[in-house]
Amino acid sequence: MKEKLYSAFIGKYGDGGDIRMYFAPGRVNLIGEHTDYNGGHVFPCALTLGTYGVARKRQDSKLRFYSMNFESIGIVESDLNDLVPDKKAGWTNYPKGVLWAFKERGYQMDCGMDVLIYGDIPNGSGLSSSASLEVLTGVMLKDLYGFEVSLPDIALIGQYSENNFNGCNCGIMDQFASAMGKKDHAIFLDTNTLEYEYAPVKLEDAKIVITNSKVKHSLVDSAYNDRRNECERALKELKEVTDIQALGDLTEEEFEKYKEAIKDDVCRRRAKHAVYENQRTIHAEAALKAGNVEQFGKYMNESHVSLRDDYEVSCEEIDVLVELAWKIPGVIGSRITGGGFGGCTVSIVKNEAVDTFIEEVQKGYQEKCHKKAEIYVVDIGDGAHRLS
Ligand code: GAF
Repeated sequence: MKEKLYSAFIGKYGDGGDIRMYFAPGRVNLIGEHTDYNGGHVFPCALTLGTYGVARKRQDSKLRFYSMNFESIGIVESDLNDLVPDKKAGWTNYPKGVLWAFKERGYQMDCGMDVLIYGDIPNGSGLSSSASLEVLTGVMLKDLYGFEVSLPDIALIGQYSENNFNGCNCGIMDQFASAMGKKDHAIFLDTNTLEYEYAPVKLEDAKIVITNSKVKHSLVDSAYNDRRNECERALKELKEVTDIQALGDLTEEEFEKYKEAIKDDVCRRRAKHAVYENQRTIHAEAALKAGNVEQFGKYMNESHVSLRDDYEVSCEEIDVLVELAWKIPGVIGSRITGGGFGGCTVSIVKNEAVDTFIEEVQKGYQEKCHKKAEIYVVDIGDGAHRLS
């Protein structure tokens, strides 16, 4: 892979100079969905799939970007002094946004760079290809320009650029997982304080299996922002009766005590999900730590039901995939993962059931939704880094 990327870079931009290579992973969230903008906990892990970048500094202020995933687009040019979002600039708005965010924070870049990108995260699958591209750019800038910036700060800069340059109001989970991932571990992150702990994911007799529905419904961005607004409305009403800063501050019991303060039934259900999902994530991490994978799987299933019924971010195709999985002996847990309205499910499947899982889920999905699901048995990898 490294040789292939290196020669592709030279083919595009020519040889010579200090050419460096980087990697930033995508992520899968095991549990803790739509809690990261509600001051709750998340439990994602970095994948070994992700985005590779090759870069070299230039003498002038030009920026040149090329993606092997979008060869027909060719090289896209920009300039350090002209960092504004531009629809025509397509995917390059992500690295440009991170450059802009570094500048906003006072980091000075004395010259531009040539960049070549290649990603092996399936496109539009909800496994955080854009967050990985943002974090990749951050790690690249830190190393190439010698910036003093920590990995959690790179995650925050990535989120800031996504919110303010690319217009998606996401939380911190995806960028944090990509920056801070650790091989064979999930990250138990308190999104309120950004305190985190690595939890070993020891699934000796089971695997993490991701099923890609290959659908992405158009409401993803608008509905994501609607959910955020509904949670904010609920929080505002709860604040009138109890002293909290975020929905993640409440236990289930406290929520039940104060929930009538939320007038609108829809907002009440959204808040219920945020509160219960946060508590579920705390319990699920404890179960995994105690080696109780079966219990962890039950929490995953409950999470799906809550996302489907109270938060309403699932869709027909995803529900079909999850219900097919639930029926297969040896499936410990299965749920939607990521923002929703399509994308992927994550399942924990006993080793001996993996082949049956692939067969049954693909067959059932084809019959019920007339689509071919893609299934990946994945490994948990490290966070973003320079490749030697
Ligand atoms: C998307 C967002 F980018 C994350 O911040 C998170 O809110 C997730 O949806 C839902 O848990 O991936």
